[in-house]
Amino acid sequence: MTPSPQLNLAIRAAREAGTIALQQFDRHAHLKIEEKGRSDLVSEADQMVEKEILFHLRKGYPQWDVVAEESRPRRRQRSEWCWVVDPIDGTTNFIHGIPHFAISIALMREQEVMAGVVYHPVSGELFMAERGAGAFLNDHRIRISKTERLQQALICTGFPVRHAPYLPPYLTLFNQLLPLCHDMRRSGSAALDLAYTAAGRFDGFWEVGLAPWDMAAGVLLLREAGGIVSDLNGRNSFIHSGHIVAANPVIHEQLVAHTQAWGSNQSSS
Ligand code: 2AM
Ligand code: CA
Repeated sequence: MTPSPQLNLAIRAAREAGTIALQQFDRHAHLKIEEKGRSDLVSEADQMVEKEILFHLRKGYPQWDVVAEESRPRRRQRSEWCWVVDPIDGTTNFIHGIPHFAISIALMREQEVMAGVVYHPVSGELFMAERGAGAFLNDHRIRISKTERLQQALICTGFPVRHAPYLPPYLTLFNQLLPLCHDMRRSGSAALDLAYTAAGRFDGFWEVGLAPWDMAAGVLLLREAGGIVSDLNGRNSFIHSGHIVAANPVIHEQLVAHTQAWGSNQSSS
């Protein structure tokens, strides 16, 4: 794939910001940390990394909107083009010294994700995709797993610790699904979960209560790798609801057969 100028800019921004993230990760025990909400932490590292990313993106395309996790206002509604940025996806891992976090940068045109980068600076793995051009890990094309039986599927998820009302219905679903799968993983970075699912490392992913910057780049990776993404009811409203199921078409159908009950007996859809 020959990346477009926009994707090249996102890659450059992610790599430069990744260097700062690694420097800050080395001193994670000394970072200043604030609590934005319940179990919702932000460190000075998140803010420094975001500043670096926005510097590059705004220099390249000063007229385009930016929605970034640590910046306000969240949407300026001026341009049809919008960067969607998560400076450190997996902040809790980062703060605890667990090397599983990523920089996520997506470019949206209206409601469509056109380009996306998920960068894991600790390993140097850079996942990227452009609409219609496939998904790549560094120089290699990636594809979704071919597993067709839920019983053989390694499924990844995340716990809705910041959304107390979602916990009981989430745990009901977890209880149902765990014995039907090979096993479940909970990594703490939705962006990497989607990237790993796109690369066939996980056979599927589901989570509730995510924000657009957790998902946008990963969703494009997933689709361009041949996967299907929907909300828990199998519909297309996941960017708004934050509830997401992603897998190859066969496993996706089997997962949604269980998750589609979501929202039928509580107001969480
Ligand atoms: P973060 O590390 O950038 O905060 C873990 O389950 C995943 O969910 C991470 O990608 C984490 O992103 C995200 N996440 C956790 N709580 C969230 C919330 N309240 N809103 C949006 N995303 C959240
Ligand atoms: Ca995030």
